[in-house]
Amino acid sequence: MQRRDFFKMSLAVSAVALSSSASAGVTTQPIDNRKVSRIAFPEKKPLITYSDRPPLLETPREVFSKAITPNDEFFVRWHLPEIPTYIDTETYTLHINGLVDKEIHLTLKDLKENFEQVEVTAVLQCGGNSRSAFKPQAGGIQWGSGAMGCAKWKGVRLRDILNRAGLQKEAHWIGFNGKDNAAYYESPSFIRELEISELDDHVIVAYEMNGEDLPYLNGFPLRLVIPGYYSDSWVKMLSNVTVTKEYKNLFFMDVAYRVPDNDCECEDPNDKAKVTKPITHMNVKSVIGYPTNETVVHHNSHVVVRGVAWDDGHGIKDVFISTDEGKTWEASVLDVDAGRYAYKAFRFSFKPTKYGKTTVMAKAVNRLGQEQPLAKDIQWNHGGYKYNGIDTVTFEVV
Ligand SMILES: Nc1nc2c(c(=O)[nH]1)N[C@H]1C(S)=C(S)[C@@H](COP(=O)(O)O)O[C@H]1N2
Ligand SMILES: [Mo]
Repeated sequence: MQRRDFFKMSLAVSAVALSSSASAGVTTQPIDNRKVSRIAFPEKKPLITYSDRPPLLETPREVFSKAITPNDEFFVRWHLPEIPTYIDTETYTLHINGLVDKEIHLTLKDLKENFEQVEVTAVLQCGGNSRSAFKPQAGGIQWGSGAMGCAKWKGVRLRDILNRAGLQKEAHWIGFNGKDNAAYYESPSFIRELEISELDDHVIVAYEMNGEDLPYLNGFPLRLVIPGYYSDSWVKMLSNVTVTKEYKNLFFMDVAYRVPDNDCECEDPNDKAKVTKPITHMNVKSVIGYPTNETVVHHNSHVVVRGVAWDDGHGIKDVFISTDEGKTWEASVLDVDAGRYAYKAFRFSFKPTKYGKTTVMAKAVNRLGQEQPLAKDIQWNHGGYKYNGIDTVTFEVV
């Protein structure tokens, strides 16, 4: 198929009742978005739907009982309402310009045939994942813990592409632009900038996800993959790479996806930090996929707790489980390594000793000894970014 026309798939979903559960609940855990509608978008199973234009879709918790997130259950986040629905794969071009020796224009065929193909399994997580756990409520979509996923990405090293164009001496910043647009021309399009020094060989321009073309909503036909980084910089439907000397602060991303520039990266809700910095590296975190808050088990059964843990690439050393509300912790069994940027799947078997509500908590520790804080010790920032409190689910024994 040379052209992909997503128009027929119609992204408009009408008469959707979105009941917000954002203000419900008094815990410091991310909400379980049971009351939010689940809608099946093109190439997707029904996912927790916050908005249909642009599509904002969250992956349900139970999907995180395995280390790879299937494409049709992978979350979706776009900032701008105008997403091209028609893509001609023969003429689609990635433009490299700015402070380069020669501008280059690469088709998908060029990328697939004239560069070394590389693969990396990496976690894609929105900086606002689990935002609903912040109290008081932080601004933005009240995500539960499903604004994330882990996939095997295939593509071409950004470094190889830049070398083909040749970087000039003063080159310092790289801006990435996608094909989505704002509805009003005054708004900037989705552009993200990185310093050249931030890019290593793991950064790729990907065209494949879990062995298939990227799903349309995850950035078909090309997206940036920056293992270890929060996904706001993983620009989708990538069309332009522009090399500059100065940082161009007129862009969209200059205000969002930033945290206070202090040691705790925190601030008082009534006293907003004046100096901020972009979120970059992910912190250590885990999410339980089974049981969920809806699980009911018979009192005589063994419960095998399953979930995933990750950090920015240092590697997960242990995931500890508590079944007594945090009094005691035991090490879980970790899966074999799928690579330093991938989810580390864990499992832990136990037999509940009492009837009724039972909680399970998971706490990941990485190779640097960094661990998840208790939910109550999480410090606040106005954008609700980088939440990584110990995960808790409550299930029922009957
Ligand atoms: N072109 C484009 N790329 C984008 C965005 C966007 O709005 N437009 N959003 C970013 C953010 S904030 C996130 S969390 C991820 C979401 O990726 P996904 O939709 O594949 O899950 O895409 C990133 N890349
Ligand atoms: Mo995001």
